[in-house]
Amino acid sequence: MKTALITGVTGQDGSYLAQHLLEVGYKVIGLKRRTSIISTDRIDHIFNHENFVLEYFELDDPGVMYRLINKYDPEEIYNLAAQSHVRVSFDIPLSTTNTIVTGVTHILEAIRNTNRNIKFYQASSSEMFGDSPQVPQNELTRFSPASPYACAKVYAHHLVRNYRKSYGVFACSGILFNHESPRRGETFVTRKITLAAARIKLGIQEKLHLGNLDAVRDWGFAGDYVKAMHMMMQHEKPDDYVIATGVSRTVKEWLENVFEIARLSVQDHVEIDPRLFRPHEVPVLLGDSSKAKRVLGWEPDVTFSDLAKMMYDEDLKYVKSSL
Ligand code: NDP
Ligand code: GDR
Repeated sequence: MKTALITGVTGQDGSYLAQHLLEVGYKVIGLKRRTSIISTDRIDHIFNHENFVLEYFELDDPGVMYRLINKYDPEEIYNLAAQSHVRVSFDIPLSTTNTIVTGVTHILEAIRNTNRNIKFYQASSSEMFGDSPQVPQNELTRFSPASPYACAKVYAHHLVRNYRKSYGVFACSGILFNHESPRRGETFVTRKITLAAARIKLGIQEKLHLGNLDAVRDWGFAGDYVKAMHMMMQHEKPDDYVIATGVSRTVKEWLENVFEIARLSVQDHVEIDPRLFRPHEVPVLLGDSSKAKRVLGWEPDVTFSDLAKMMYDEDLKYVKSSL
């Protein structure tokens, strides 16, 4: 049985990845930071699985990774932990950078100094393309990061490539475009909209405030994307891959789609709040994941409309259950 360590297991992707790896027969060591209230909602359903173990860690505590590698002797480490909100990274640039840059450096150093056969996955992001004029973006597109978050992700991405080339570490980066799910954080725009639509439908919210509706994103389903992470780690050679659907939509289209499913009027309930605009916006992200399809055989299953419906339906159940 293979053993995998996942940083950020309490996050959206961590929970789907842990679930997927357990399903394909792994022992999963999920790493979470200590929080003052319980924050394990997304992994409650796997908590008692016989092959799942939860351990505490901190991204800026280098000894922890050595201890965990010695204790579990993992074949694979997936580094998903980060302050992942782009807008928030403008408010807390240094701590965002620290979570991303320190985390990846400590883990790669621990691998280099303990067991170079451990495979490593880094959660890179389409945000690294930022305001690049090239559309669609692929593995060869020049990075042009447009936020502290994206700048830090570019550093981490290059460090992974360096450890691969300098020390022969099996280190991959998945350049993942936006991916969503019913487990998405409530302040990301897709979930903010589906949750608000459910609350408005049930009469407990009147207005939804949003920022830039013209931004274009390539949205997929997190459950599909974690499979790509695992596939990269099973390939004979470590490499970087763009993971995307190849279909782009505006925030406005997502909003209209969800409100149509909910049979609600955008005009009656949605207001634009200039405070929700970003200091520097990423205008268009559209991914070309033909390399992942050709080399790994990866393709997404869930479409834009299926995703909107899945998230709205789940939020309707969730809000009803909390009334
Ligand atoms: P989430 O925000 O849902 O989860 C982030 C995870 O990181 C949580 O477990 C969180 O813990 C943990 N974390 C945050 N800060 C720290 C810290 N200082 N120390 C330890 N743990 C910390 O993100 P996603 O699951 O959506 O994303 C996973 C990764 O993929 C992130 O690195 C993100 O930047 C990247 N990514 C995401 C994309 C997406 O569309 N979802 C696209 C491309 C990249 P806690 O639960 O305690 O907050
Ligand atoms: P993003 O996701 O910044 O792409 O980062 P988010 O959902 O926050 O924003 C997407 C777009 O929607 C616009 N927008 C709003 N965004 C939020 N959060 N709230 C609003 O009210 C709102 N109104 C309009 C934004 O301006 C933006 O253009 C996500 C994160 O998961 C990152 O960690 C990941 O790296 C990238 O996706 C790929």
